[in-house]
Amino acid sequence: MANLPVPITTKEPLTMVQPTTLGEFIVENQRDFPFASGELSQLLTSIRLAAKVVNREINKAGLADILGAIGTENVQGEQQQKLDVMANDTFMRALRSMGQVCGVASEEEDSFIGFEDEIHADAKYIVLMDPLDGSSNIDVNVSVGTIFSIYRRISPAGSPVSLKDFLQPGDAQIAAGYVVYGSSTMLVYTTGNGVNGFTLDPSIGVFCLSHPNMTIPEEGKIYSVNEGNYVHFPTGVKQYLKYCQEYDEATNRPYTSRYIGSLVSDFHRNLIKGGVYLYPTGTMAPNGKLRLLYECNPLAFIVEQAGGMATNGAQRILEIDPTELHQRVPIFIGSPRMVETAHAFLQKYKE
Ligand code: AHM
Ligand code: MG
Repeated sequence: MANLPVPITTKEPLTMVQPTTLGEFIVENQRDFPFASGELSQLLTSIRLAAKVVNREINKAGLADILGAIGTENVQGEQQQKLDVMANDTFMRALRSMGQVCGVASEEEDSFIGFEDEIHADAKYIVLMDPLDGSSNIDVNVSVGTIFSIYRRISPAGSPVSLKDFLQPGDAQIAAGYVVYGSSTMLVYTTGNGVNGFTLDPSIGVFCLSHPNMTIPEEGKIYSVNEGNYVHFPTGVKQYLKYCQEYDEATNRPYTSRYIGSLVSDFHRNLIKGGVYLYPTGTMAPNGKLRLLYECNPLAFIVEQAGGMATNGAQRILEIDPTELHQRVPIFIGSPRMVETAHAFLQKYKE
């Protein structure tokens, strides 16, 4: 007689482990926030909902006619993808739908947008965002992301928001985060008390705490850079890249090169595994490519909260005084020892 599988029996009652949901976590941690009044929690809730909508649209992008370029350019002369516009509209609508935000600046908009009706007149917060980072990758099914950054307004409540509300240094951020729409969808954020990551459980449509208290390894083995631009890089960067590729058993080199070309995904991997991401200046991009307000500041806040470093090669990203909305800056971000070593090369080969 064939061996039948033995049924598993247990005398212990089966208990279900209930994960902490993002909604619960936001409310539980509200008291850590110095100006706790529930408004930031509401604002994070709007972002969480918009992220789920964008996630749904991205997942069906190949089926619906929403891939490809829309035929317009954004203010920086970049082709807008249909999904860029969808993500921008979705987050804009979510942020406008409640009364905590008085203005938003987006990588996809020429200028900031003030919400100037009665509901928003007394709102405290402004939001800056890159609604769909890495969107040129979307047609080939590569992970993309959303990056957001939250500040308190400087202008008095009741008055229209002004440019100076949006040109605050990154050190003034109240909260920042990103969503990575990848093999699973994750939302990672900080309010200045460490970094926590939540994975979307698609079966119930809820973000659940999966990565509590995220910290970046002091040192890693990964370097992420667009090496196609090598010839344009400053000598210090070229020398640092040679160092990454050299053999040295004691320092675990050569490192591994990993570059997705989707900042959120490259950053997220390095945050978990340890590594450094660089987008330096170059003859083609004299100020680098990445945007200070929409990309660099929020990720710099997160990486510092996780124990990492983010600089423009000379100064902490978070200390830079912004001068314009779509300002670009070079960036070196990731494991602190790796960023320090990159700095040493920049110093040594100063041009
Ligand atoms: P985007 O915000 O228009 O998508 O551009 C930013 C993207 C980042 O996600 C990525 O790290 C970088 O551009 C890649 O640039 P490059 O193709 O020059 O390496
Ligand atoms: Mg971007």
